[in-house]
Amino acid sequence: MAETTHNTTKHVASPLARQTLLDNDLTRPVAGRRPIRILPWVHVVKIGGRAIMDRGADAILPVVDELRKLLPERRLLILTGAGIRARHLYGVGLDLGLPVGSLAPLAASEAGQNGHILAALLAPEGVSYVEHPTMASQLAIHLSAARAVVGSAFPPYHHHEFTTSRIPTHRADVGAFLLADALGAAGLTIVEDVDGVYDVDPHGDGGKQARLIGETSAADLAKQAGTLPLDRALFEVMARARHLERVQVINGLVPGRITAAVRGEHVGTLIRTGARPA
Ligand code: GWN
Ligand code: ATP
Repeated sequence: MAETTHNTTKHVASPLARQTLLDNDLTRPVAGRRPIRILPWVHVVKIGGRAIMDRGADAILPVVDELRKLLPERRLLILTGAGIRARHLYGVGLDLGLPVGSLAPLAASEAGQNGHILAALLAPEGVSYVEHPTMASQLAIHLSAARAVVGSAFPPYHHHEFTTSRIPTHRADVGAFLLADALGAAGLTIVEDVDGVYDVDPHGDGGKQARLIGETSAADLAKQAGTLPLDRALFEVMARARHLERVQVINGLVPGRITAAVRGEHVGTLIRTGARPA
């Protein structure tokens, strides 16, 4: 009977059941709290694809040496950028008319390759490359078994990549930040081949006059005209950060800088995000 069916229907109590999810004022009492920190002890280190990996042994081996020495002291999630091979790929792909959602995973795979290279060099220390799904759900067990793991810094947007640009807007810096903030990590260090962020490109025309910016905010960098060593979409996600209050951009070609930055010393450009202190 219809009446009996009605009487046995289970109602699952949910504070959001009767609300539109589109009204922040209505969802705030339930959804407005700061999320938990999943891995508060892990330090995320993003190694530049072009800045470090493309330079080969001269740049990579000292960085590997420094990371190796850091392992007894800190647990690390090491993420790699894509570098020059992705730029070549964008060139070929754009020439052929490929959409941004096709270019994104192709470029991401170059970041993954750099990660595999770095992980192979750190393997004697128990470090392995871990896949995206592993970073999403099994980091804790891997970082309990090893002092560090390596992964691709690219976020897996794939065909979901926004069509605001023909070149993927969410690249390695954005991916590293999204992951570090989602984990509630202890910090994020972005490793470049320059001492930090300058007012103009130190490698460009007029680079000799370039002035290093010791500390700034994502909001101010978003307004800075000209080129930057970071993905511009980074500043949008930084504005909405939940945990990471700052990141530091440093020069990985100078021995000791990665170690100092992971220890919390100011040795590059500090960028404040929109996250409030807990
Ligand atoms: O391939 O080097 O992860 O960790 O964005 O997707 O294009 O994939 O499309 O777990 O899922 O090339 O195969 O490749 O770099 O991203 O990985 O070796 O589905 O471990 O299979 O989200 O590594 O790879 O490139 O990161 O950034 O098999 Mo690679 Mo990347 Mo491996 Mo991953 Mo993409 Mo998977 Mo994925 Mo694809
Ligand atoms: P990926 O990891 O995505 O491969 P990357 O981070 O290794 O990239 P780039 O994106 O090339 O490397 O960024 C580093 C370069 O950015 C520096 O070598 C520098 O010449 C350039 N650059 C441009 N503008 C600036 C700026 N305002 N301040 C500092 N560096 C800048």
